[in-house]
Amino acid sequence: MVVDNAAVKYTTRDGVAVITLNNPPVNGLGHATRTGIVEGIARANSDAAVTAIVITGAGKAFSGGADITEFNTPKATQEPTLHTVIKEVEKSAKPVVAAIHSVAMGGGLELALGAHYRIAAPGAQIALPEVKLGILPGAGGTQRLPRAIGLEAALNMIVSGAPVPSEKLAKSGLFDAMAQGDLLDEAVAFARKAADKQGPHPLVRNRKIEHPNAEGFLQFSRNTVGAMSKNYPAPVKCIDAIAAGVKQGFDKGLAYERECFVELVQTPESHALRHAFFGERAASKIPDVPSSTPMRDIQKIAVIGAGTMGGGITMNFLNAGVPVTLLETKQEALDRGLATIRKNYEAQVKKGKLTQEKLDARMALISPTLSYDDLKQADLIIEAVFEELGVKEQVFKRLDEVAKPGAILASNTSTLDVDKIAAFTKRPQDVVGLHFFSPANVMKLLEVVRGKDTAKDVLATVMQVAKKIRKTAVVSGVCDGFIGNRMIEQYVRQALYMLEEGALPAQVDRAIEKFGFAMGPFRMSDLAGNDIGWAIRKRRYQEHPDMKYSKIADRLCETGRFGQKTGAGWYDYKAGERAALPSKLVDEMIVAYSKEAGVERRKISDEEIVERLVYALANEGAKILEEGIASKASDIDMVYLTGYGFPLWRGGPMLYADTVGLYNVARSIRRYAQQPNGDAWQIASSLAERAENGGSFN
Ligand code: 3H9
Repeated sequence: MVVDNAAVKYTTRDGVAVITLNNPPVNGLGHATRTGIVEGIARANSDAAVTAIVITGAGKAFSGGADITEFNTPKATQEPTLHTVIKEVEKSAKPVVAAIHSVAMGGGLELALGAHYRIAAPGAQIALPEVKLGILPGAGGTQRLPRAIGLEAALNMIVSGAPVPSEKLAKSGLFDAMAQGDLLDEAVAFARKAADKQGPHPLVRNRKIEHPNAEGFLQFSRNTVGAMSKNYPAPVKCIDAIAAGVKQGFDKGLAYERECFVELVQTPESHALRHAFFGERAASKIPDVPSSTPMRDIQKIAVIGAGTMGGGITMNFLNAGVPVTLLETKQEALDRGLATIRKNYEAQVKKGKLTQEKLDARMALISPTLSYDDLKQADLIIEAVFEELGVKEQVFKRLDEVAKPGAILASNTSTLDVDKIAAFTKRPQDVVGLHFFSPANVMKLLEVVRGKDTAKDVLATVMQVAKKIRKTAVVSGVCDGFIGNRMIEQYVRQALYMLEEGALPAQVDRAIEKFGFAMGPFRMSDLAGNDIGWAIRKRRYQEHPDMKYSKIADRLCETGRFGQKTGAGWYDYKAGERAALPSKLVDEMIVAYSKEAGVERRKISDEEIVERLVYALANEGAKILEEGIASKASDIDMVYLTGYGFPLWRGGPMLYADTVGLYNVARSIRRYAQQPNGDAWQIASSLAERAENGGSFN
């Protein structure tokens, strides 16, 4: 019998078998690990010298749960499944103690719930986070957790997926003991005592669920959760599975849970959520920058510019407890910037999200200055000044004079060429783009723009800094608009063409919002300011006279309708209100424009609107991949999921294109290319090739 496979270690201590999961990074319960546990239990039971068993995890987790990489592969269902493993644990004649530390999540917690006893170290994160992956706990979690900690507490944990610190659960009925000192020593001692007791040893499955009005509570939960999770099937299924156990008993509940798991794991929503989980982690890995790359030491941060962006960027660091030197050229601007930061924090205090002490502590981390001399000690300097190359030139030349050797010089530019900015210094290897999104203290996305000379250790370091300030950092090469804005330009182009061809702003917005975007292109443009797009187009007309655009948005801007800030844009707005009201005037202007352009207006279906907008993104994304601007398709998806309001349950434009099937996407693109304004559709060769070969981006 193979007992000591690499994923599980078997040792004995004082007559107790210790089964240690050893499958880094988080002791995922993959096939080898499951096999090792079953064999360990069998060996312990057949060894007369062993009286009890402890299961624990090596390294930084008890277990992070089922190995997600095995999902939808034959290994996921290959025996021993996690169900079989837990059955063997429950059946063990010798008592099994789970010794929990660091992380017990998903299948890891379910395994522990199958043990006869549980002992936990303080500070461990306990969770059933399956719902965040679009599934439900599929190895008894929906049945055993309510029996362990009560119906309401368990339902909250299962439906939210949120981790709870072990000490908070100390008195919940989940743990038989909390470790005071060395977890393993105490678990072994506990197991020896348990062995002295007469069997059979207690099982969570045999406990009763006590609740004064379980049915009413479950119905209430179903209504609330159903309304909050419209596009996600998993949360309500979690409740259904719990309810099945409450009404029909443990075994029937378990069978129903299994049914739901098998169904959910195949849904596109679950696929998309898992894609996002791995996509986020993959984004931090840069193909030619190994994880062993030495980092630069970053202790002192400086931000240049205390405007909206500079202030937001500063707040990220303050929130992480990192001091910031904030530089402005004029005292009034500096005072204004500081006042805005304080006002933002005060709003959080009012909402009860922040305490006054924390506000004071964060404000105290700012060192305001008007002098570049105060930047001499900074390890990372982020420039957030006016978006004009001449202004950037002045800043970077000055930085080159004052910054210490090895300091990282970052630009928050959203449109300018990072290589040109780097060339203003004699140290282009130290220059990088850090494109934050507005509001910078809220938005998750950070595009890290890699110049042609940016040093690898600079990249590795800023990726680590991004993690510290809790951003999803995605590396982009240098090109106009980087990943996100370059793609959105094609999306907006299609939106404008569709107005010209027969749609109206409210229809376009409604269709794409129904698809799941947080906001359609016209409501979004009214919010951001239509003059911003106008300025970019004016630049385009100079730089790319070949690139055709509908002039309809320019017409709108010529009338001064810049959006919410002028009280009128694609929509009308009532004073002081943000609700977008369809504008008769604008609609008439659009119809008149079509006539003038010689376009016969036609009815455009919602399906065409969605296809043209989303495929425009995927097609440009494919070109971005071909050019090496992004290194993988999932990076592009992460940009859209975290920075552009793309619906999470669809996984991003590239995964969505894969889901529709690239053959179908290519066919539609070719059809649109035949329509008026079809020259905007140049199909990306990488998309066309994949479509032909049955390939996909992910
Ligand atoms: C489940 O259990 C289903 C059962 O109910 C039923 C079965 C029948 N599998 O986040 P990190 C990798 S579903 C495979 O950066 P941290 C991750 O990709 C599962 N891989 O570290 C990364 O790899 P790489 C329910 C996993 O310390 C590395 O570990 N469980 C898994 O910040 C480090 O990850 C969950 O949903 C996994 N289960 O956080 C837990 N988990 O280095 C999801 C992680 O190659 N995981 N990896 O990029 C987490 O929440 C966090 O990873 C955790 C560690 C808190 C564990």
